[in-house]
Amino acid sequence: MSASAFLSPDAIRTLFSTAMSEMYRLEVPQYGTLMELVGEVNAEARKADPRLDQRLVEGGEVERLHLERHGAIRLGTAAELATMRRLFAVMGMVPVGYYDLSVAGVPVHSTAFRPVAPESLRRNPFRVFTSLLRLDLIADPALRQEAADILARRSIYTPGCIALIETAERKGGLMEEEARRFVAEALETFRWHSEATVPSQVYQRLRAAHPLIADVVCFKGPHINHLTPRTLDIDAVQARMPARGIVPKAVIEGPAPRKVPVLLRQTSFRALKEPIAFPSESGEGREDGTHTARFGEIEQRGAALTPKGRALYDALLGEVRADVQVKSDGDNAADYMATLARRFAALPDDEDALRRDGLAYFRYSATDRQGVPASEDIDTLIAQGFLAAEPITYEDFLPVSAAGIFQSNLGDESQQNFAARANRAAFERDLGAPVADENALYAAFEADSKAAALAALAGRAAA
Ligand code: OOG
Ligand code: NI
Repeated sequence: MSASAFLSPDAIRTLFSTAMSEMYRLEVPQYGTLMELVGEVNAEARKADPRLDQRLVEGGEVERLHLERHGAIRLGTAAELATMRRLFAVMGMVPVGYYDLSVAGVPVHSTAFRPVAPESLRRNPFRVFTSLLRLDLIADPALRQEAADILARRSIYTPGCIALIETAERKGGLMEEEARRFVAEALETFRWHSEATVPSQVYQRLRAAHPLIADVVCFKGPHINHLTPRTLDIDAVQARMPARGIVPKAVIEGPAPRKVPVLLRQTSFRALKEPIAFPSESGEGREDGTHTARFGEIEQRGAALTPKGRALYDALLGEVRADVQVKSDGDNAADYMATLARRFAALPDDEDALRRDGLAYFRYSATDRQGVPASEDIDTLIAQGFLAAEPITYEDFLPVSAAGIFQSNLGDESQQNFAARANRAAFERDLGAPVADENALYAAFEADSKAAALAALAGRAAA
């Protein structure tokens, strides 16, 4: 059998992300409303800004825009995480980055499974923010043991899913029919279950320790808790949400609004309270209750920042948060946004400055300008119109923003103080592999594009 009979991992990823989106639309009607609103705002943004539109077309981003979304799941055990890595590998998604959320009182650490090759990202950049519960951060040893015992009893993957992961690993890929079955089987892991696996008394005990622990431990599987479309104008979507009956969180996470977007801006709306059936403690009959886990989110992506640019971003955001802390009722949201704008004036809002100062990553390409350049100097080639430079889109996440999203969706009870205890080594051990370094990926993308552009110009000079 030839390898070309396999469906490409990129195509499997698109089948999967489309199936997830359809499932979530049926499960959470507000997600469908949000998708409509984002589609509308994106069409308007493209019309209003012809240069943005042209760039999206030339950069091949138009094709991916309607497909583009991320999801998030929370896992309970090392074995679940290790298998999740194998499941995502079938779709060309690998773990990138390590996020420690213990700093913000959220007892998890995380990675993002995503495609890494520029071509694969262009086809479909679907990513899943994947968190692993840290039982080691539960103070009460009896409760910790109880949670571990409950988790040890569940298996979150269907036998069919495991078999197809093994087939893909053994043969190096899946045929189309196998891929379709794989997607259907994998979907089962991410589905919502309106029945808890434990009595409500156990749920309440775990919830009292941290709402997230109850969310991870008390259900059959790691339900997808949100799917986030990418918008070209997050301020417009935020402003129009209430008219559609959606109440967004008080402030947009991430950098201030800018001409040149950088990194990631995100906003979400509060999780729904959903009916849950709990088995009774006696084992007979059931008890009705509720659980709050799922929410909606949108995001706007901008340029990936270099470590130098990122250090500046982190410092500015730190200053903003030292100046103003958004209150839970969002009363001082305007204050926060004004401070954000003021502090972020220190990050140049100009592509050329971001590039020359080494603050953001860029993709270089040879233009169709005729003639032979007299210099090999990048800035000169750009000034003379031989070379073009476009910001590289940020494909990852931001820990402070992620913590804000977690918290706004868990309610105020979640504001406990866990000490910051990053443990990347333990995470990678549980994952069964190291996580990729996002900066190395952006730097390689930039360097490769620069080399190819210079080679194209040199080839022209020699012709
Ligand atoms: C994940 C929250 C983080 C993001 O976009 O930063 C996230 C979760 O609530 O499980 O999705
Ligand atoms: Ni998210």
